[in-house]
Formats: sequence, structure tokens, C-alpha cells
Amino acid sequence: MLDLSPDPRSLEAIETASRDQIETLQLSRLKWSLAHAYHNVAHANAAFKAAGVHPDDLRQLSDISRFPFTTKADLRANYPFGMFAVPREKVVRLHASSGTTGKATVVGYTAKDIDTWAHLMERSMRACGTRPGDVVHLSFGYGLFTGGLGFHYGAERMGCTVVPVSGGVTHRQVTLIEDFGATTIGSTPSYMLSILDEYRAQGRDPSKSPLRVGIFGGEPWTHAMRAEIEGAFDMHALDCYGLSEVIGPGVAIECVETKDGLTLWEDHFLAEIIDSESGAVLPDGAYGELVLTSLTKEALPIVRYRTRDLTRLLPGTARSMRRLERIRGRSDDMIILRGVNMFPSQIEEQVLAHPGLAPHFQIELRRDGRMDSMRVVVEAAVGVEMAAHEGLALGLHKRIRQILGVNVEVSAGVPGSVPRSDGKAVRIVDLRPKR
Ligand code: DLL
Repeated sequence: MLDLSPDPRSLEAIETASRDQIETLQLSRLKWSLAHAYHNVAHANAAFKAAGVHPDDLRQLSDISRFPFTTKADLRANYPFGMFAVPREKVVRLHASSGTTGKATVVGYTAKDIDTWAHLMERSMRACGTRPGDVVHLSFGYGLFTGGLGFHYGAERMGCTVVPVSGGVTHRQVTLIEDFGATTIGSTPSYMLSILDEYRAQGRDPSKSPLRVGIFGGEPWTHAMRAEIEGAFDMHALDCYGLSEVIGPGVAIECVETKDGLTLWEDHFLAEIIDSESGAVLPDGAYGELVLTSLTKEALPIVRYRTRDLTRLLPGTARSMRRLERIRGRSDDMIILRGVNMFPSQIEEQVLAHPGLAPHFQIELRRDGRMDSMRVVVEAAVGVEMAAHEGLALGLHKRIRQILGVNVEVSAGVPGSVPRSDGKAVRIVDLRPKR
């Protein structure tokens, strides 16, 4: 793999500023953001008053813990534009996430917000090793999802040649990567595996592809999957985190020179880790739920947004800003099976570590009588004989029992039998009757 470490002179001053400088900037921006929400968003105004706090009560960053949380339910209750802090006419773009249940959550951007977002995406892509002049192939979905357009604006701003393919029609993705000479690709990690399968199906050697950098996010993935993608394509695979309620992609990014978790762009977002149950703020290094406050957003200032994403805060390495450890999963995706808590990402690690299996899987949850049961549906790698499938399933069953301590059923099908998605993978299929 090429050394793509950035020239230190190409970094923005704030990327290497001292902690003091960063926190001073955060405090002044946070004061503005809280006042902006309080004076312009009826929901924030009422919530602050109910909690007995006023923006002027914030004297130091830690005072944020006195302010109320914002949840997805608050965004839904104020559907569609009730959380906006500017007149609708000032909103130049809307995005929305459908979620699995209920109303969509709608997010809006002023022209300045779009500019901030493009700037953060440019900074993020540079941290991953993308450079001006690169051909950037974007397989993230375009449309209401923030992935496609978020990357698109950042790459154009950097001066790249953008190929806005969006997801789907996988054989054409391969053709365009090869014909246009794509050097960077952006997609969900699971869709990149579909692209990899397609390379092999076409008899092409992925390690000879022009790709040098892959930027993946939108869903949890593991180090094992990174190793799989990097090994096959001979390219750097970096993790990108974000969520529409906070801005979209561009909240935190992995730096190519360290690949040790995601540098959080703390000049625009304030992060806290809380105990999901009690809501108490936890110290750096402790695992918990990530809570984010926007510091500069005009259209949708968001105060203490409960992301449901589980991770921890770590000190800066490649940049002076703090890092997030790779997201383990969402609290809503945690499976509790006979008292054992686990995330789909832990199953992913075991599937990828098992020779003979393809890196695609789904988890089915059922209820047999009063007990929940779980079946991991995987598929054999191309070229594995049918007769070997049962042995593969048994091997994975044993491995999961040994490492995670639970007995789960495993079934191994033929290549292609696990449903694919061209965006975020569906990892859990919940077949339990609704209570
Ligand atoms: O997924 C934004 C995005 C697009 C990020 C492209 C990265 C790349 P939403 O659709 O609002 O926005 O979903 C946000 O996806 O709360 C996490 O649960 C999950 N997620 C996003 N990135 C990662 C990641 C976009 N790198 C939700 N690792 C978040 C783990 C991720 N989970």
C-alpha cells in the first residue's frame, strides 16, 4: 500500500492546535449554539426552561451536562420543520432518514451549513489520503440519505473528479472503477464486499484495481472486515462516522497514517459519553453512549443528541482532537440472548475469521415458546463444495460458543444466498412476535 500520510503543511491550524485552543474555541461556539437554539427553536426553549437552565448558565464546557438531551423522538414530534432555528426559506437543502419505524426525521441546512459540511468532508477525505486530482467513485446512496451528497460536495471542493454512481448495478460499478481509473471509493463497507464479489465474478484481480483509498461508513464494521478489504484491493480502508441529525458523514474520520479510531472534528461538535441508563456523563476512556452537540450549525442546532451509538473517547494521536473508538454497535441493536449481550459486529468478527465462509451474514431472532433463539445465516465462499457446508456451519457454531459463550444455530448456504443491500446491510431479521 502506498504511504499516503499527509504533508503536515497541508493540515489546517486547528487540526494541530493545543487542547486549550480547541476548548476555548468550543466554549465560545457552544455559547452561541445554545443561545441560537434557545431563542429560535420552541422545543429547545421549552426543554431548557423545564430543566431550569438558561444558555447564560454555561460558563465552562462541563456545564453542558446541565442541559437537556435531544432524542430522535423529539425530532419526530416536531416533524417536519419544527426543530429548525431559521425560517424555512433560509434552508437550502433537506435530508431525511426513514428509520425502521414511525415518521422520518427531517434535517435542514442553510447555505453556510452546506459550506461547513463540505469543508469537513474535504478535511475528512484528505485525512484518509484522498488528494486533489483523484477520481472519486461514490457508491453511497444519493437522495435523502446524507452519504452520497455529503461526500460529493467534499470531493468537489477538494478538486477531485467525482463519479456520482450511487449504490446498485454492481457490475457497472466495477466497469466504471476500472474505466475511469477511480483512486478513491466511498461506500458502506458491506456494499464494498459486494463490489469485491463482482470483481471476482468477472474474473478481475481486485489487487490490480486503480483504487488506493476506500472510505467506509454508515454502519458498523470490524477490523476483520478492514483486513479483508485491504488485502483484496491492496488499498487503505478507513472508517467514517456521522449521522444525519448531527450533519451527516464528516463528524469523525480515521486518519490514514494511524488507522486507530476516528478523529472527531471537535471544532464543530462537542462529544460526551454517557451511561445509557442513568444519563450520567462518563470520563474519557469509559464505554457508553455517544452524545453530540453541534457548535456551528445554523438551520438545525442540536443539543446533546443521544446517538445510541456505543463507543468511548480516546486522546488524540494523528491530530490533537480526541478520537472515538470504532463504534461497537447501537444500543438498539444489542442482542440479549439468555443473558449474554452481544452485537452483530461480534458475530461479524467470527464469520470473517472462519476459513471457507464468505463475509456475508444475517442474524435471525425467533421465539420458541418463552425462549428467544438466534440463527446465524451465512454462506460458503465461492468454490466450496456443498458437502462441506454442514461442517462449516458446525465450525462457526463451535467458535461462537467458545468465544461469545452462547449456543446459536448456524446455517451455511450457497454463495449469494444471504440477501445483499446496496446501502446499509440488514444484519438483524427479527422474527419474534411483537409483544
Ligand atoms: O449513516 C451518515 C453517514 C453516511 C456516515 C456515510 C458515514 C458514511 P444516518 O443514516 O443518519 O447517517 O445513520 C447514522 O449510522 O448513528 C450509526 O448508528 C451508524 N453509523 C454511521 N457511520 C458509522 C460507522 C449516516 N462508521 C447511524 N460505524 C449512526 C458504525 C455507523 N456505525
